[in-house]
Amino acid sequence: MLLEKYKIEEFNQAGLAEHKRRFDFAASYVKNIDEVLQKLIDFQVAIPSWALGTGGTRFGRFAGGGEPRSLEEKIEDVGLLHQLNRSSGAISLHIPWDIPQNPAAIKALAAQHGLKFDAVNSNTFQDQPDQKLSYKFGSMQHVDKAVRKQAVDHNIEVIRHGIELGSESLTVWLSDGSSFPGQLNFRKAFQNTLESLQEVYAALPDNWKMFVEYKAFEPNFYSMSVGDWGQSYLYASKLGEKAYTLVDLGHHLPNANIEQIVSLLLMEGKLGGFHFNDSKYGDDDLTVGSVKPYQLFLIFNELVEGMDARGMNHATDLGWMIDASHNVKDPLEDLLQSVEAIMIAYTQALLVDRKALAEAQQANDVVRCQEILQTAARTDVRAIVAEARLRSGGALQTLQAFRQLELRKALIGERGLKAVSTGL
Ligand code: LRH
Ligand code: MN
Ligand code: MN
Repeated sequence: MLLEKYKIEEFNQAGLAEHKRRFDFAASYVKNIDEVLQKLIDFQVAIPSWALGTGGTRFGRFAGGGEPRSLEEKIEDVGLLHQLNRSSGAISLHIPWDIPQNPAAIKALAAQHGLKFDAVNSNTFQDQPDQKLSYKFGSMQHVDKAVRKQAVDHNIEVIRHGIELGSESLTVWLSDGSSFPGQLNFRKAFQNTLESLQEVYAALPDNWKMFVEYKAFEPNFYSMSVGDWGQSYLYASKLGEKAYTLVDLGHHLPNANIEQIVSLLLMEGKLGGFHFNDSKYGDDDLTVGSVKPYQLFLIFNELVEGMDARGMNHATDLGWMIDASHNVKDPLEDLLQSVEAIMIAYTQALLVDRKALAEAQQANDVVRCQEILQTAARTDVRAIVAEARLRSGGALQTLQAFRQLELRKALIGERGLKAVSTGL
């Protein structure tokens, strides 16, 4: 479904005067407003192909209507998001959930929607119907070399799909680990995993990156073979300069200081990218910024500081992806909310007075340090984010536009009420 441009323009027209008042007020507090706006316009967050349908839990799934039934329709959905917010210009595929049968046509369709292909994700955490050996006891860590080889071959196959689409990175998340003490030898599991990752690494094209995603628990509940940033960092360091750690915000033990992890990985040049989501308990995969928006701001604060210190390009030097699941919300509405939350936190981080903060830190003025951060975090930057969208042809308010233009209704009309997508 292609949304006619004039509909967005008409929607914007109605709110323009009000927006201008709000934007002028917000901009009057920002010295380098044009620079901030350009950074926002450039910033793109990839949408995961597995988050466009309603998710579920192991207890049930309550699907909505008009969900995408194919990769083509998923691309159309991301295209729709991108038309509204101009910040969702990429899609991240999970294979074999979304295998491009005709890559040239898929690539052309994506280009038509202004979309690129971000990291491709491999899947060795499930057994596929036609698969020879089982991953029940792990994949890259497995005691049987033949299982490890099968996992390696799958990853190389995923890289091949990525090359055809123009992706430039592979994300490897392993569910490998153990559910009970004594089940495996930690050292052997690590060494098997490393050897397998090295074989995949050897198949990476020169311009590609490999992201090693860690997770503290689930599905294994005693140990995970890539359980935290230390283990991921160890693999990434041993693999080489094309390997990086990927931080999924939901993959830590409670109260972990994620912003500090981000800062140190950046310092070491080993931070590769993000899976954004939010959580209260574990890997809840909730809407970004819905539970801990201040934490999100603090993470972006470290990202901006650290990337600037290393002279990195905010938009292109890290992989920005969402990884979420939508159990009770319309997936597209949820994704619009997530992207908005990311843009807000990023903008607030851009507003931090870095010089004043460094001075206050040097003077051990703890109160002033806190005030400087919270001044930025408490600034209402929504009109600045909206202005960036307006300047790049998006909707002033994305969620309101989605509802007012009755886009879900149109999708249901096109695909039917029973159209159910593959989702997490
Ligand atoms: C694991 C994870 C990983 C997978 C995705 C489906 O919890 O975050 O990124 O690829 O979910
Ligand atoms: Mn993830
Ligand atoms: Mn996860």
